[in-house]
Amino acid sequence: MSWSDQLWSKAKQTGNETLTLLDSGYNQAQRRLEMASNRRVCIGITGLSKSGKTSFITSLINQLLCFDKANLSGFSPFVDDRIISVKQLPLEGKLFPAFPYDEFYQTVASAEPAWPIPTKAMSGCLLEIRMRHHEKSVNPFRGDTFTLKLEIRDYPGEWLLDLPMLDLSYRAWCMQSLAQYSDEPRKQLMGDLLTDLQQLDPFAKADLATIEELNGRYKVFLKRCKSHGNTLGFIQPGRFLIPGAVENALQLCFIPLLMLGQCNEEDLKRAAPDSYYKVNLDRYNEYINALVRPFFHDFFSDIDRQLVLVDVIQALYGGPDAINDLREAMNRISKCFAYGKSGVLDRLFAPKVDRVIYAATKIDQVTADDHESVRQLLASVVRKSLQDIKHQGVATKIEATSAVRSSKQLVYQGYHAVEGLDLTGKPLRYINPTIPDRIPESDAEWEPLVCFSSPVLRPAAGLSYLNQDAFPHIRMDSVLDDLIGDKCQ
Ligand SMILES: Nc1nc2c(ncn2[C@@H]2O[C@H](COP(=O)(O)OP(=O)(O)O)[C@@H](O)[C@H]2O)c(=O)[nH]1
Ligand SMILES: [Mg+2]
Repeated sequence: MSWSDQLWSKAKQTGNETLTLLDSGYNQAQRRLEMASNRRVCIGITGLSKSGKTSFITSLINQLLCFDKANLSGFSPFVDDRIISVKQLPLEGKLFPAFPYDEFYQTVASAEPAWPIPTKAMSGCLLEIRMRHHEKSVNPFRGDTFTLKLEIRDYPGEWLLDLPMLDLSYRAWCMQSLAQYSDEPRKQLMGDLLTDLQQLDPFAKADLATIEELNGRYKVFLKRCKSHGNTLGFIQPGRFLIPGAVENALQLCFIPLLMLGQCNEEDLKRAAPDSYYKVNLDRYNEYINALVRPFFHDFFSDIDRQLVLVDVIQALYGGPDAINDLREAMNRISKCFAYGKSGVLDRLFAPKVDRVIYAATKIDQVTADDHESVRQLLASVVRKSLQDIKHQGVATKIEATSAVRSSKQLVYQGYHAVEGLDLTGKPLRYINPTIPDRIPESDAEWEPLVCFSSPVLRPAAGLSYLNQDAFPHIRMDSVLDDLIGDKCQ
């Protein structure tokens, strides 16, 4: 079958997709063709809230735009001096605004450096990297240069944990919630709300004011989980924390009915339309259909490379509960994506993630002796997801990085120590506990870690926006090479 016949038959099989291509016109079709011909990469940056996504994206754009000043010796086209120019553009055809790179760059590179503000909405950008072909891949039938387009999107990490809800019925979500809330520390954080939700009869006629009151308390509980010593990462529904544009919508006004696991499914189907069950079921389904599904579609349905950022150091200092929460969250999230090797036709019609990189972030918080252990520890934490992904034939890599290196290393009292500034600009110097290269098992192993109160560093001073300085970093060049090195030939 010829190339065009194959295209046509695939188009017929995937009727809806074809319509989408035709409907959204040239842009979308061109975009898919660029992806199919390896000249466009759509990177899905995945990570829980505060894992370092926005800072990473800011640094990645910065390293590429300021490539002439950056230290990218692990990024192949940089080493071969093949990058000609890099341009930042808004993401075509998408409804969300441009990623505020310039604003964040100025924030980090100001006289009083600060981190980018927490993300409250979606944004995206396109980077065009113009470069020369690798000598070995020079082909007399094509030009000397080419352009690689890099799509990047940012979003509140809180919304990521909604993705596993796509596969959960309202009843299954309530059962999962009960299991979670029955354990500490959530049980204590929930207080009386746990019994109040357990006592609500799903078949009783719903009192809307009661739902609203319980929903208000439920949102307070979720916020408490989020600020609980930064140890609880698995918090659903994410929009209850960061609503975006739909703050007062009814979709955000449901509660988990914690008795639901004890109810027969057939009986539930027959529940009255104005029962607690049916009212909450409708609002839950509306939440999934109007918010979670479009978010997945806009952000992740067509990614071909995935970068999963994990603040494993923070979780380690949070203790065994925090590490378990992180493992659970990583596991559930990885199940939401379609992994596998894509052929040209797949890339045109149904792209799959063909490479996954897990990266531990903010490793400038520990001394260089511990960087390799952080990487190994991350491998242990995401072991299950990693095996599932590898089993689907997808290349994986584990990295450890710092987007904006904010510390120096020195010898203090005979030990390697970290030196930097705290968020108010006061000098800091500390010796971090030795990072284990696997998940600790005994109390003795955990003790020095949970007793350590980890200071928050502020970005290093002395960067000039005016002179377009590149951020200091740790291994951003390696991550970049893992992500797109093979597309730069
Ligand atoms: N020391 C250090 N801290 C970082 C780095 N990147 C991010 N952070 C910290 O992590 C916080 C959250 O980062 P952010 O990029 O907003 O995370 P997001 O919620 O995943 O987008 C920042 O405010 C910083 O305090 C880094 O490279 N080094
Ligand atoms: Mg962010």
